[in-house]
Amino acid sequence: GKVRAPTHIISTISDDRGEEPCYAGVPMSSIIEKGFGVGDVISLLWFKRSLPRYCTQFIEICIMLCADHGPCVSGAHNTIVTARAGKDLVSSLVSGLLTIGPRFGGAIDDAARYFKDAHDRGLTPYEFVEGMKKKGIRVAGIGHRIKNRDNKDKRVELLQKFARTHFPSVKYMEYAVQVETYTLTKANNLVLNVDGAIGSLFLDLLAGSGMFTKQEIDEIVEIGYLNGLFVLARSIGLIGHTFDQKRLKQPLYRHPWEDVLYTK
Ligand code: Q5B
Repeated sequence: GKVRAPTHIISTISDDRGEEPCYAGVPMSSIIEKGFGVGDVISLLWFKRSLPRYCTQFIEICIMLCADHGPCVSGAHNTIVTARAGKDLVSSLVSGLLTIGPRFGGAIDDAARYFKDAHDRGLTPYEFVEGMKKKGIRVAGIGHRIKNRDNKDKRVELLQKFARTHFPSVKYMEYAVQVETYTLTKANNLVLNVDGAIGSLFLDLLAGSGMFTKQEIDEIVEIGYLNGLFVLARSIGLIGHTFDQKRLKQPLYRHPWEDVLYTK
């Protein structure tokens, strides 16, 4: 009989061999006919299943709310400097993306990991936060450079409002809010930030939608899917910043001497 040559790649999310490409088995034409949005496409390509409308809407809200946060944040700054050095779109984009990490935008996965572990183990916010402090680990999803108790992050409020209206349960988000209540007793800017809101609410989406097994949830959290939401979203803004600098014909950036402390 026929002998199949061994393959070098295994792929399970999309297939372009037929008449039309399929995402997780769903043909392109069906995606368009059913009026699917980018949240549905992310569901198919990242989670390999169609999720209920409130879940795909939540994903889309995350993308919209994280698309940009002005020119002063790490990512936009790098992108602007790179574009002004005359580099191309992709170089400008990736130089901004490379700043996404544990301090800036890339704390969503760790926020989900730590909030899940602490909540599921029944730790009080005090036990959780003080335990992290003893280990010398900052609480991911808590703290912001310009947001504080009196100037809360509107994005967090919008995400919470949507979830409280549409999610069957928001137990992880409520836990994160209790953690915030405790961290705010320590410093004014230790608010629940956008990474922490998305991390905790995505746990609620995974646990409450009935679309994922416990094992699948653990795998998603362990692999770290959720920073992908910020990376994808912020790419929209970083591309915008690149075009903006090019359109404005901005010259090579050089940081002013006055703003550097030269010391031995
Ligand atoms: N302390 C975000 O810090 C920031 C603590 C903490 C315990 C904490 C910090 C942090 C965790 C990572 C995180 C996502 C670096 C942030 C984002 C997207 C963005 C950005 C934008 C956008 C800010 C002063 C004192 C120190 C620290 C203590 C601070 N955070 N303790 N747990 N989480 N958070 N990142 O203000 O005793 O003096 O040594 O790492 O969730 O990135 O808009 O800008 O859309 O683009 O610079 O919103 O919170 O304060 O580092 O000087 O710390 O507070 O240990 O204590 P700051 P620092 P001590 S959202």
